[in-house]
Amino acid sequence: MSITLYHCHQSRSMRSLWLLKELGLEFELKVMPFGRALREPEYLAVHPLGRVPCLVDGDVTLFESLAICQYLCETYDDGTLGRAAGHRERIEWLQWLHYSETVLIHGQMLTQQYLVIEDETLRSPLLQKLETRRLEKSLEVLNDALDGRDYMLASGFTAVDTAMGFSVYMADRFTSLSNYPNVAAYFERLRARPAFQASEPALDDPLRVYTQDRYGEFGR
Ligand SMILES: N[C@@H](CCC(=O)N[C@@H](CS)C(=O)NCC(=O)O)C(=O)O
Repeated sequence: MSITLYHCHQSRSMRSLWLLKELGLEFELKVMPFGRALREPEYLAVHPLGRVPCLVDGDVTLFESLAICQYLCETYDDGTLGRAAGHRERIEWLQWLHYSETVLIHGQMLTQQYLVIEDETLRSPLLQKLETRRLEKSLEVLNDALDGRDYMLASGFTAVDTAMGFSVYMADRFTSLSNYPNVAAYFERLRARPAFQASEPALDDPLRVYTQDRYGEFGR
């Protein structure tokens, strides 16, 4: 079976890239610029909405980052990173896997506000404030869940941490993690992982989406 991952730096496909590396799988990486190139007919033939990630594994094509996470665990993991149905941590694994999108969606809205909408007059200060507050509330829940834990599950690092880790990576662009000490410590632990580091683009990579550490009210 040959695996291909369609990827844009610092986007949700970083979750898939990181997990592929944690699993030690061989794959082909197709890095695309974030933006209009995703709507080219060749890529729309792979992913009908022209978004990332998209994973092709033989005759399987998947284009939802959390479905890709589940698929990779169910297909290639030995029980280290995934939690199969019936496992005592399965429910928690699912809960935090999907909660990673609850955290991420605010980072996505703020990315639209501060980066995608280039004309500042078209941005919405109200939306920026609302999404920042909603992001912070979602981090409070995460901070409580991480009390006394190194990773989302008590048993240690799993694939869920690649999904959540990326959400925290995005959150860090728009708010200060120092207000959430458990989340900040968690993120430091994740950043130390070689597979995370290998999934981040170099600082001088021209296809980086984020060129600043912080944006918005925390970036000033
Ligand atoms: N629910 C999807 C969302 C995919 C998605 O919106 N990806 C963003 C990058 S984080 C994208 O491709 N945006 C490009 C665009 O909307 O043009 C997933 O989890 O994979």
